[in-house]
Amino acid sequence: MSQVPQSVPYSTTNAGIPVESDEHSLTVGSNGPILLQDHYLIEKMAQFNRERVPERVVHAKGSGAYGFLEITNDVSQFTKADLFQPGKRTEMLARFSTVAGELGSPDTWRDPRGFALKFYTEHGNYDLVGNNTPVFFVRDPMKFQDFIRSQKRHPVTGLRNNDMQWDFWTLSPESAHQVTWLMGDRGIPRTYRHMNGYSSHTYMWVNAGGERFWVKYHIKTDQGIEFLTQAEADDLAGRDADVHRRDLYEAIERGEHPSWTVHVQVMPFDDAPDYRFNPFDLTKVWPHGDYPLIEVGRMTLDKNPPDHFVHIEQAAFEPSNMVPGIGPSPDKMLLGRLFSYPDTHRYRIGPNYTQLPPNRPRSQVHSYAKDGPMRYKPADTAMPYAPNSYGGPAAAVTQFGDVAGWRTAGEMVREAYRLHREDDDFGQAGTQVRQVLDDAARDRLVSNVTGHLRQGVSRPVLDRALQYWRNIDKELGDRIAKNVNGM
Ligand code: HDE
Repeated sequence: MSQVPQSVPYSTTNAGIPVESDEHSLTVGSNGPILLQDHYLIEKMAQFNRERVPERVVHAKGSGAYGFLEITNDVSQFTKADLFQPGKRTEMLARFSTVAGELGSPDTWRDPRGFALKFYTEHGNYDLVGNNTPVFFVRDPMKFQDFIRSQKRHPVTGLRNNDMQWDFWTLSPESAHQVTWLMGDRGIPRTYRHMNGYSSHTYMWVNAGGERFWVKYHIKTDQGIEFLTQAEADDLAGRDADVHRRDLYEAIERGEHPSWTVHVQVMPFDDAPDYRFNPFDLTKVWPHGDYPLIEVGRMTLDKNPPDHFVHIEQAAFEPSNMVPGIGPSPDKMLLGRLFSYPDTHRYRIGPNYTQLPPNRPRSQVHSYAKDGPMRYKPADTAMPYAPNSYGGPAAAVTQFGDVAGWRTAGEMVREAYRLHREDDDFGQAGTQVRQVLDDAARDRLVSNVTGHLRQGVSRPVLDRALQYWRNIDKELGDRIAKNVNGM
């Protein structure tokens, strides 16, 4: 055994046994064959072969930190959820990500950014898994897989392909609003600290009296919104692919703890059926004139995790994690997501993923789930079945109330939801171009779209793309067409 300096611990196998060498395998003679009894060498090779878990199928490249949420206002008239009660402080984890790129892809590619939050509440984990944009590309979970494939790599060339992207978008006009956000300044935030987060979906809140409300979350950066131009982002992608990960980590190490002010828009439960558009349509925002922002609290990120893989790569967010006082809405996309996330976690990191450090609830767990790969925490249920007469846990229906919350009825159909006056696809995108963006932002939008369309988008997709922008805003579309066609 080599001499271990006093100051460092001796290295061991995974079973804690002191190893004989960190650098030399055991051989017969100095050149001779390696011996199978060098268990440590074999362990090193075998462990290395198993270091990766599959990357997330979307949102693979991400960065995150721990922090806390403090409630600064009284919204108890809308929800009984313990984390939103006045004065409450709840520990949390946040993970920010790009969507289409792989684990090693540049942080500054144009893309929406994931904004995933996990709150360790008294009644289990509450996960709010949103984006930095308040809307989404499609409104039916049936289309999500196709949408993502059109944004990822071409099956033949293995390259990202703008033609596929515009082909899908122009054949799916409900994407217009989100594409307008994506191609504008919000498509490349300056850092993760300089972007907002949105639930995008509508959720249900239930107060202590059982009264129900519809809510959308807006989590506004206290650092201010800042963005990168396409040229800055392209340059950074080459110079420092991890610039946003580095920024978040270093800011927290410096003690500059980023924070966000959490707001909600609240819609009275009975407003939904007759609202001017389907309020559960994820491609739409609720105008603030109709439902103003109400402050809830502030979230602050103050702690870098001690190990990126353990705490961020293995973090498992799931919109199905809703605590008493919070429920789903009839948004088809949200309902699809309630299935998809726990499913992907079981595949990606194993069926006992809730026992891993970032996913472990900080409240009591009395689940009847048992056994399975890598399980180490014994079930705390007296007997492995319910009901049991040995003091095993029992469902607390009366304590927590009915969280399912809404009723529905009707024929089984497969169709687009178009019952409201303003259920069209292009209206809000056009409003954004005309009323939200200023001249400079509109110029950048034209330039970003033009640049994108010039890179490998062929006819007839190109012609459809030009019409798509004219449908959003005639003048804007004409400007893009002029740039692209050169006349
Ligand atoms: Fe996701 N999404 N998504 N998504 N999503 C995943 O879950 C999915 C959608 C979002 O930091 C996956 O753990 C479906 C909307 C974020 O770990 C997967 C549908 C919004 C993250 C999945 C959507 C999101 C994900 C991949 C349509 C914003 C990263 C790995 C019905 C409101 C979370 C994973 C993190 C991740 C499925 C649509 C946000 C495959 C089926 C809309 C921030 O399960």
